[in-house]
Amino acid sequence: MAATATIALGCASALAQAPGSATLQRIKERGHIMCGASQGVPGFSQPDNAGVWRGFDTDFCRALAAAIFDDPDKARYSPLASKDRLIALQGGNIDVLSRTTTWSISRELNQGLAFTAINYYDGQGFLVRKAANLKSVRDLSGATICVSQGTTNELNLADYFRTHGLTYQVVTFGSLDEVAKAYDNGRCDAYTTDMSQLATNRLLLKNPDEHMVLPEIISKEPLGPWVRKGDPQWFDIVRWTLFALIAAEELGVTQANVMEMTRSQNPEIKRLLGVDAAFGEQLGLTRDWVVRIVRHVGNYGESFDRNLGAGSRIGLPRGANQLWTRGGLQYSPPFR
Ligand SMILES: N[C@@H](CCC(=O)N[C@@H](CS)C(=O)NCC(=O)O)C(=O)O
Repeated sequence: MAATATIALGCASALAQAPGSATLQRIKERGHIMCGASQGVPGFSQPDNAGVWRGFDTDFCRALAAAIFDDPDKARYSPLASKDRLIALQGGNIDVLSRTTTWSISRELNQGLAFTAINYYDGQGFLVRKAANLKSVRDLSGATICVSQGTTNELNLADYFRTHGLTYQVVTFGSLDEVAKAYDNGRCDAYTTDMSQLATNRLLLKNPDEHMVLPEIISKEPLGPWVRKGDPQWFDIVRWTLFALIAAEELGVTQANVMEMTRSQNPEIKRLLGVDAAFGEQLGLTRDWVVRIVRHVGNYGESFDRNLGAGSRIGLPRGANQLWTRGGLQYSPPFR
């Protein structure tokens, strides 16, 4: 059963943990992985009515748990506000942050954290009331705009409005719930964050149909899982688990056919699934780590469709997150 433990923030565990110490070893001893999650973004990470975490970012933690324990439920989730998520990772309260977090140079250079790989290409947009009859972000000059503290969105908003000579009043909030409620209650004229979250958070408003997203995308928000710097083995595991999900989709390896695919004669599939390569063992896992991942979670495309895409109530298009072989940007380096 997936637990829903909320982990208190603090620095005690940071002190207990020497730099370079083996995260994988600690996870194995503990018996589960500790995953930083969102405060409830439908489709990305959110507990369902039974308290079981679900979503595209949750699936990634399930994939890690599958790779390590052959059991995707050996993961616990800590819901983190935007302003707290990097601190939680720095302090050792979580092993991995899998929560709509943008890769940027200042975060990587100044925070002691390492970005592993991009699981979702996003960009920042604006949600507004249809009744306001706005056509573009430029029509928001003089408006009041709601945004979450500690996000790239706060900084992009300032840049964009300054560059375009627009005035605005910003209202920042410390949690997702506060920012969404404030917008819903008319405290601001617009709500800005990553496009994917606007699409999903709109569903949480009182009357979703009364709101619309403006056409402009004002930034690049490459999202994906983060780890602490200083443990190269754990970095490699997290990075290559994501690439394994993408490579499985590229090679047509699915949750339904993965066992059959272990008998494939395709040399790339043989290496990916550990039939003809020992990458899993080199990572400190088992040879069949990718078989475990795909058997329990499916491939990248299956997770996308189930949580965000055609098979979900959100219905986001694959867009830039389509595979490179189909005109998108998702691309796994070779398993060789
Ligand atoms: N991608 C942006 C942040 C996106 C973000 O965190 N958005 C806010 C506003 S909706 C949030 O609280 N998201 C909900 C969550 O993930 O808990 C970043 O890395 O700074």
